[in-house]
Amino acid sequence: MMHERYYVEKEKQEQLLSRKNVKSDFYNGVYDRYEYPVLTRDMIPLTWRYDLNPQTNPYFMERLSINAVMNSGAIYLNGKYYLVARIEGNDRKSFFGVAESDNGIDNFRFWDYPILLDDVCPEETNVYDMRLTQHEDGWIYGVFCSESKDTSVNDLSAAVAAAGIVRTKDLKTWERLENLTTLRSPQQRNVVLHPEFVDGKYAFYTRPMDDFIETGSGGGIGFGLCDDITHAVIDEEKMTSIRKYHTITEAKNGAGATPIKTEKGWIHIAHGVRNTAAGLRYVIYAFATDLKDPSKVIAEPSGMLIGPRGWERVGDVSNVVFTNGAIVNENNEVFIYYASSDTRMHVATTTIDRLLDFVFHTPEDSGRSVECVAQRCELIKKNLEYLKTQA
Ligand code: M1P
Repeated sequence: MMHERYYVEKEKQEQLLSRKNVKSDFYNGVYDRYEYPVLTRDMIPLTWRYDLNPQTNPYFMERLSINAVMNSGAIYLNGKYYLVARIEGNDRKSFFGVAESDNGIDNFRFWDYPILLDDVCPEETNVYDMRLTQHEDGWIYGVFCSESKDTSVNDLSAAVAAAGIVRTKDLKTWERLENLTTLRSPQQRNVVLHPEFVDGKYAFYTRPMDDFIETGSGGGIGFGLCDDITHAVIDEEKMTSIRKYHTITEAKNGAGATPIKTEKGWIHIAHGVRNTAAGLRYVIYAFATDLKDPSKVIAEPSGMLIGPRGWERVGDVSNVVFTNGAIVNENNEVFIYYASSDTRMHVATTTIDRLLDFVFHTPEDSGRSVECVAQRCELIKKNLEYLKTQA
């Protein structure tokens, strides 16, 4: 007979999964936030964690616990919202699982099994942060971080990050391709495939790095072309959104969601990192690039789009929000999926029109406090004059 605790846990989980999400009272005119996360570790199926057979698990113990559910790729297919979540076991290893929802804001349910990738890289220790791209060649690509131990140095923690590539038509069967090679950058993380061919080639947003944690000489988000996706090799990486002193990208940045095509340009939703006395702080920012040359930045609003707030600030890696997936539906509604503090997943919703307004009409970073105040005084002056006309 099933352990009685199974029914208690099952009921608790069902209540959590079927809970309706509600907009929070946060307001900035750009996007809405929600009260509840869309994915947490408590939403992972019980069958992934417990041995349900009382003969082999008399205490109904978790046998393979889950620590966190975070950085998820996102895609909209046949009217459904899919997240390919990064799920981290208690053993620190991450893997991917598909969760599906009818409305994109709640009721995400994981499929029966996580994704079991082809074991093509014996040295690969960890995989995480998949970006999903519906490419014009007809495939859905997943590009993720493939992490291996760096055996070239005498340091137990040294690691190497590369971009792994898989492709699928249905999120069920995944074909693993060769990892991306970047001839001029020793390491790569936060790599995103552009959805269209550029000059007849596959185009990747890259993040050149000298080291596993520090980007070193890597100046920001790169952009490179390759002929063959099954043997992807990039020589030159041009810079797109670059790191700048005393901005939210000073320490590092990285591409996030697959760029969104609009009539005015490609909208990018990325992450920027700065250093603080309490460690690194990760926020989400947005910029636009040229429709014909997606490496050319044409609008760069100052500051962040989303920062960690309230309890989002606390988790395994605190003071972090991170995105690697966004969805646009047929009504031009935008769902930005983001993780907080490497622990759980949230959604922020907006529209293409609002995002365009934000990206093209938020002033650029003026670079210095005195100029920021002048910028703000100009806004205040205009407002005070406008208020007089309304009196
Ligand atoms: O811990 C915060 C994030 O750190 C990394 O991002 P980056 O490569 O920009 O430093 C990633 O490992 C990401 O998974 C993680 O959320």
